[in-house]
Amino acid sequence: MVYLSIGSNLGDRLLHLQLALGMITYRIGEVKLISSIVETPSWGFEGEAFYNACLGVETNLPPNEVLAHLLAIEEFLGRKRNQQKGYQSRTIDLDILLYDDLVLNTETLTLPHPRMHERNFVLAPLTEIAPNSKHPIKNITSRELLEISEDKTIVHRVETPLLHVKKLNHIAIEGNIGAGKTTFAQWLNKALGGRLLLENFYDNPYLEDFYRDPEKYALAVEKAFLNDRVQQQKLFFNTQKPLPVIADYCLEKSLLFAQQNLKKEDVAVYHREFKKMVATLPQPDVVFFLEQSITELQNNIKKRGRDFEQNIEKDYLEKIEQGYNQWQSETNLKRFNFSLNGGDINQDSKVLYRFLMDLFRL
Ligand code: PH2
Ligand code: MG
Ligand code: MG
Repeated sequence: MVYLSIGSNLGDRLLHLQLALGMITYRIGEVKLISSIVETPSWGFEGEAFYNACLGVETNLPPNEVLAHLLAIEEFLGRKRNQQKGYQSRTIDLDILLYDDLVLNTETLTLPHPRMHERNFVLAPLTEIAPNSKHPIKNITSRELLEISEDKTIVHRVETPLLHVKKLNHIAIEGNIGAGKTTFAQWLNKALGGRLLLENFYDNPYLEDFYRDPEKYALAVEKAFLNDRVQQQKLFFNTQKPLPVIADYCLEKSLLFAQQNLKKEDVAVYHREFKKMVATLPQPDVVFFLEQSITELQNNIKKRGRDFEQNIEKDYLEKIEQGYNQWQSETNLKRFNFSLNGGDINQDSKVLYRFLMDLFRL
């Protein structure tokens, strides 16, 4: 078991702690123990009051890899480190307190945490979740460390609890053309440290022809998409890696594009073929559907400037939207709608944090 101290004294402290807990679950391991949040004045420097908590995490990773993930999460949550001496206010601070009974002293990591025994904001929450955890140098328990602590800080327990997060192994992002699926998947993958599964849309040799002459090329284009997606996923899921998969598409999109684009008599054949081809492939645990207005889609398509997409008509986007609506009412997959509400995922971390909170609350 690895015990972590998490803290925040900048911005939305509760949000930062909950987001960190979720990312720790995805990247490091199952969070078995979660203490109450405590509030204390900043210790050792002038700054806003902190929210702190302790977590007990079961992990297969060695300490240096745990540390690397903690640093990545800190950076993701906007932690700025600068050259100034001494402590500064921070959106998030993630420290390893204890790693089993390991004693370690390298340039980047000292275990146990060299100042944990001097701090009530560490000892109080640690004692709450693991009163008998032993400090491997001092050879006494957390409870005993708290009893003899010389820190006079009074620790206030915060009512709101941090919540357990259930890790999903396969998350797909869906949405109409231009909704921003790939950007979103890439960003989410950066948060969760997973494996990206991105559609190779450029490989479809019929797509350009299709946008010019839909009637003639619909079946060819849909078959090529389906073949390509199935081939890709067979290879992708053939290698067993314990990382969560973040995909910018879900195989079932083939069905809805076929439904909207093919002649009636071709649809049934296509559906049967689809069933056979995808039977052995894993399904996503959840599909996040990105909602955007048609105008926003058109803007995005213009902005990303793929030549062959520039002639996509409003009518076509509306037709695909209808297809998605119908798919949403029919699919057996667990799905979740997410609206950008005009936020820009490239500029606005609020949108991204809201998305992560929705994921972590599932
Ligand atoms: N962390 C520090 C320095 N001071 N004070 C409080 N109350 N909580 C902290 O997490 C904290 C601090 C350095 O990491
Ligand atoms: Mg610290
Ligand atoms: Mg730190």
